Amino acid sequence: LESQPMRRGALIIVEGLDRAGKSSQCELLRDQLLTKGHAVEYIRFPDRTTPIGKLIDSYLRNASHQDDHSIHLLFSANRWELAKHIQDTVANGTTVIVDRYSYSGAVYSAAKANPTLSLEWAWQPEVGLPRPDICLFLSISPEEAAKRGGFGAERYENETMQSRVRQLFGTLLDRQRDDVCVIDAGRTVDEVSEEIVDVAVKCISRLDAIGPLRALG
Ligand code: NYM
Ligand code: MG
Repeated sequence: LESQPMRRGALIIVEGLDRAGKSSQCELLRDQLLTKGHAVEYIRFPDRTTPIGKLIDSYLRNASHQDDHSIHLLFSANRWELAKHIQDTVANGTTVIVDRYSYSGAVYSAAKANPTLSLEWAWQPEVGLPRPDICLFLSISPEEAAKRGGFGAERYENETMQSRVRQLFGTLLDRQRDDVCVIDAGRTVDEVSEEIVDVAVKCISRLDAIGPLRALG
């Protein structure tokens, strides 16, 4: 028997507005891929457990103040501190599912409409991070989002921010469209999950054609 070269895992990002169902769908995807025999790790950003993550958590809970640029760079640094781990995990054959990534990073900061914090500026610190093999964008209408219950107590969880975030996601995802798959998340949990699992499995089967993990540009 010839030994097979180790096949790498996929880097799968799940993005969307607050209440799009990202976290539930990430958990379902993890469970489905595990059932199918894939090695899987699920991580989410911000990772509130690291020292940088603790600063971010305090900021999001309105327990501290930060300059807009400064907090933006901390969110990015929070991804950079896990970049090597993501690369190693994927290289070792484990598929990594990530709940929010650089796309949230750029649009939430740019949505503040700070004159020196454009979408272009906000994207720059993300350049060079592990590039997703696929970014699943869970899309829901403002009406459907409203039906799913009121806003939480964290920073950004208000109508003004959410509508700006929605618009900026449109602009950014169009620019990165080669990596993006838009999922209609206004359907039932099972319907959405079925499509996500299908797209993820197809992505994993295409990895040989993609080659090694790429970098965001
Ligand atoms: N958020 C998340 C950012 O502003 N920048 C980032 O880079 C990331 C990853 O954090 N409202 C915002 C979006 C969310 C908030 O995330 C907390 P979650 O997934 O709701 O816990
Ligand atoms: Mg939230």
